[in-house]
Amino acid sequence: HADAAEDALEARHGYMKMLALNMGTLSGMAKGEIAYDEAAASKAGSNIEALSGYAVADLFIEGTAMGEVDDSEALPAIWENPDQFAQKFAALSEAAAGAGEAVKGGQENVAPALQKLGGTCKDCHDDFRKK
Ligand code: ASC
Repeated sequence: HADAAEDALEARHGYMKMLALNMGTLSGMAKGEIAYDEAAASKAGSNIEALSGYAVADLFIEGTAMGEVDDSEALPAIWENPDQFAQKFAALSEAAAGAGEAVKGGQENVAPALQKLGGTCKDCHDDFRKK
């Protein structure tokens, strides 16, 4: 399909899914539900670090807010406050810097790194995602 809005919507859902998958790996290890594995933890952290560098604002194109398309949870506030939205993503990028290293060295290092990352996820979702 060659619909720009649909493509952007799918891409950002995939993007969020990739963030969530890697957060899920770290979360599972932090809780002890997944055995700590340094290489796997580091990969998850590095993935989040890499993803956080993506110019994601480009995917939030006009006409793709909740209510404008079927399966969007993106609040109109994103388009009303683009600078604030960009700042929230910048906060993720800052929090993710070094995440691939921070989770090395033992299971006890995962939770603090995860909390740092997750705080920025929540902070953005609170303002900009469907409640
Ligand atoms: C995740 C995920 C989120 C955030 C959020 C952090 O793993 O899918 O949306 O972390 O729950 O508070």
